[in-house]
Amino acid sequence: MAETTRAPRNRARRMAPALEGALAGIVAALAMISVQLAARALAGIPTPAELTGDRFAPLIPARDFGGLITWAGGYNELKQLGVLSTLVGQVVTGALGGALYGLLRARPRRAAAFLIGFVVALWLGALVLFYPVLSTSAIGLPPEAARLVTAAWLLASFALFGLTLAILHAFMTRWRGADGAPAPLIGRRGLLTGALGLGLLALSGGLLRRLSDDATFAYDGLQVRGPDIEPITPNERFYVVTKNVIDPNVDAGLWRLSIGGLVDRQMTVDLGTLRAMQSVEQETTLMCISNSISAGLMSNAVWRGVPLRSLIDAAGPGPDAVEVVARSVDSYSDTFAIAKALEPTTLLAYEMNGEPLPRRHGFPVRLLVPGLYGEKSVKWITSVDLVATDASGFYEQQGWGPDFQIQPRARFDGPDFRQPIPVGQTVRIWGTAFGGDRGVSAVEVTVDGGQSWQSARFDYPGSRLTWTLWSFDWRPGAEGDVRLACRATDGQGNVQVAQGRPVVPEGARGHHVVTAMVRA
Ligand SMILES: Nc1nc2c(c(=O)[nH]1)N[C@H]1C(S)=C(S)[C@@H](COP(=O)(O)O)O[C@H]1N2
Ligand SMILES: [Mo]
Repeated sequence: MAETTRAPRNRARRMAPALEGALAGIVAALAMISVQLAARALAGIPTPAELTGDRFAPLIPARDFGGLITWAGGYNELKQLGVLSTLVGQVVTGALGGALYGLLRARPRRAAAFLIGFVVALWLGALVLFYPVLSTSAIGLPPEAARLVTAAWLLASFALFGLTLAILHAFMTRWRGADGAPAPLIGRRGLLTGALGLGLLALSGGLLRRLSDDATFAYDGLQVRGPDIEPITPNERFYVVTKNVIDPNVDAGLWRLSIGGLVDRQMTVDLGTLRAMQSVEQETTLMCISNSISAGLMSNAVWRGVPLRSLIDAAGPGPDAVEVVARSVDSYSDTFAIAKALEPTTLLAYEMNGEPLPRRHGFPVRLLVPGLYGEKSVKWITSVDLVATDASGFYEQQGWGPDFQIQPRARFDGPDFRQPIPVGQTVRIWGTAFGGDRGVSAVEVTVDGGQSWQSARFDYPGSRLTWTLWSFDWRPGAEGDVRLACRATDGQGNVQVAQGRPVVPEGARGHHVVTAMVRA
């Protein structure tokens, strides 16, 4: 019997240094994760999980993006999966580093050199990998400061990992019971280390839960549509789209906006300066590119802000500028033509429906770029650079676009078509139409499969930059299921086309078709 059990026991004993090291590495990684989460909660320093998401999301091809979201079970689920896999990756990396360290323990100098090299290599790797998104700061530090803070914090937290690993490993091995007995595989100190690990797991779990209370899961993708649609969308109902797991919570005192690139003089303004400038109030509708024809990722508000042009003119635009690149504290970016940037209706907005811009809509300042899909309206904006090339932002890198002009569209909002409609009575049919920055000149409805179109009236005409709320009186003459379609014409005479088109890559097209159940 003794003969048969010795071999596996010896193998296990040979594995012991690696196992002890891995245990120390896992616990050290949990300690690092805990301080990283705490720094995110307290100082808005991005976690490696967020940096990973922001770095790689633009590389996901637009046509796979929808499939990926479906596969994960939703955008929130995809974001959570990204966070979780980065955390697991951090623990696995810690375990690997710990195991190698454990194997080197017979040569302490070599082990120490390895550990320092490991930490420095991880840090340099992280700097290279995350460079484009290092300037993220959830509290709104200016980009250069934010980049330094994130880089320094990565080094500090990685160093904490190394130090914790070394201390725990020494605790488990070097100071092991001096009674000369062969050390047990993991031992009492190993158990203590494991208990510390469980404590840190609970701590990081608690921090994760606290952070997830603040996450965007509750409201990302919020839509507004249906029978109770209103001309001006209240701030709490205004649709939301964000790439973030946790939106920035910008400190107005730290916030700065810089105008740079191809300008005569680079300019930086703070919030007080911007608010003191000549401002305009402007009603403007925003709509996401991923808004399908029937969906509600579209809302209308009254904004106050300063025309972007005022700042660009003050900075002195160079003759070679063809586009502007807008960047934000969450390392989001988008671009549009300089001509669009100079239109008087392209605003740096700081008020929404008479209130300071809400956090989720870009506090303290966002762009408003009428006529182009919502993604161009960069929230939490921190810089605008004039460039001489056709640059591309977060979503354009995924392969969206290149045409981001909103096309005319109309949608039914009411009545509730799940309810039967009485035959022979006049019912009011109503909805929303939008023509980008060209206004809506007509909305028509067909009740006969497109053979004839009848004009709807405008209950809320809106303006050139807003949606129009329309309605149409219909008296169905016979029982049965009737297909209704609506179409909009914009202020330049462009009619909404019947030919459908998917959301990717330039936004949906086609008519909104509903089935009315006409009953006696
Ligand atoms: N900084 C930043 N700006 C952003 C985004 C973002 O994720 N980060 N999302 C964009 C997208 S895709 C849309 S549709 C609009 C949505 O604005 P809203 O949430 O205020 O409706 O913001 C745009 N601006
Ligand atoms: Mo969007």
